[in-house]
Amino acid sequence: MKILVTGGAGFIGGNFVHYMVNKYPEDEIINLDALTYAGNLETCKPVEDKPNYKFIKGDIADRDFIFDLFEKEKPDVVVNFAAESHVDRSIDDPEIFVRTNVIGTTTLLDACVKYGIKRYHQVSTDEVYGDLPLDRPDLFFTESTPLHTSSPYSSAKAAADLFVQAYHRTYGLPVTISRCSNNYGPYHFPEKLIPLIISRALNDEKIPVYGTGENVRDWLHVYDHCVAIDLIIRKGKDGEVYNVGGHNERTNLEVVKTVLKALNKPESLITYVSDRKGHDMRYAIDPTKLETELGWKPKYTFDTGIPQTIQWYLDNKEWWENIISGDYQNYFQEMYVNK
Ligand code: NAD
Ligand code: TDX
Repeated sequence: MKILVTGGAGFIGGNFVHYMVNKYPEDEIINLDALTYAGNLETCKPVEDKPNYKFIKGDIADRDFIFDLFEKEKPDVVVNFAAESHVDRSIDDPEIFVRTNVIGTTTLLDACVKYGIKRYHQVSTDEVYGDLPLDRPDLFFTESTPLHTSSPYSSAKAAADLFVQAYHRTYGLPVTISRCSNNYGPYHFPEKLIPLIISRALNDEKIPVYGTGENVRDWLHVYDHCVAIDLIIRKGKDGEVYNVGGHNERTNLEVVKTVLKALNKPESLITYVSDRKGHDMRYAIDPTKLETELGWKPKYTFDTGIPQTIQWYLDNKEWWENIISGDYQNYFQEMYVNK
């Protein structure tokens, strides 16, 4: 099978590429990535010499390029991770989120219709469901929860999901969608909460906590997300949505304190900053469908996944130090210091 993975130089796509290249030596994995600020070829290093792996640089929203690529490669399966993924950046500059997340997705869908693929898989997010109130711990997102987005990021992701479903209904394209909760693990870009805490705490720098820090996220180790997507592309039913999550809800403050404790760093590093605009209160996934229909079971809990992740950041300092020493410094300055 020839599998085109988009966004495979990013966090989750990168972990997925590693997983697939190693697990299926008989399959051909093509990693297509535009190498934006979030894409990093260092992430692909562990597989770059494998015979079943190939990297191609390109933009999913570039129609001519995508159609040429499909003509030449004729993939059997497309797994679309490529996206602008950071909520704070979407609040600052929504347009690129529409281009990549919506137009990029429809461009891929059009190519899939023209060249006839066996499966198009859209990597979506629980953020398309909006948020849940803090005082209703009995509520969870299911696959039938209405889409109700808060940020430009989640709105663009929801729009993409609707197009994916429309291409199934209108053109009969064999599609699946996964909606996963917050991921963490190796190769996570340090603008996101957990790698930001680890990288800043190791340098004894302040950790910005938005608002009161009471917002809840449902954390899943990236490995378990990769296993879920592999299961869905092989065994999932056409046209279906699958929620992915492992019931690991934590407040942001709990997350910060857990990581600081594991690193033996003081809580005095915590600094409260202005809240994110439109900040979602709580995400919580009900993964029953994935568990009962496809037999998915996560390997990690938050308590086992966090030490593994911290150890990875300690063992791979060069990977994240290269990132935070570059353009990212200017971004951080703009986001938190100059505002
Ligand atoms: P990321 O920002 O780390 O990586 C995104 C990758 O896409 C980068 O390598 C980037 O270079 C590439 N890219 C961006 N624009 C592109 C374009 N126009 N053409 C080709 N490549 C392009 O993101 P991530 O955290 O790995 O997220 C991957 C996917 O998973 C996204 O679709 C995101 O919405 C979804 N998701 C993320 C999470 C999470 O917690 N991070 C949870 C659920 C779903
Ligand atoms: O410095 C920070 N301080 C802080 O308090 C940062 C970066 C974040 N936060 C808060 C905001 C959120 O409540 O921590 C929580 C997690 O923030 P992010 O890491 O930015 O993730 P989130 O906004 O929840 O979105 C993530 O999960 C869903 C991914 O970035 C999305 O791509 C995915 O769809």
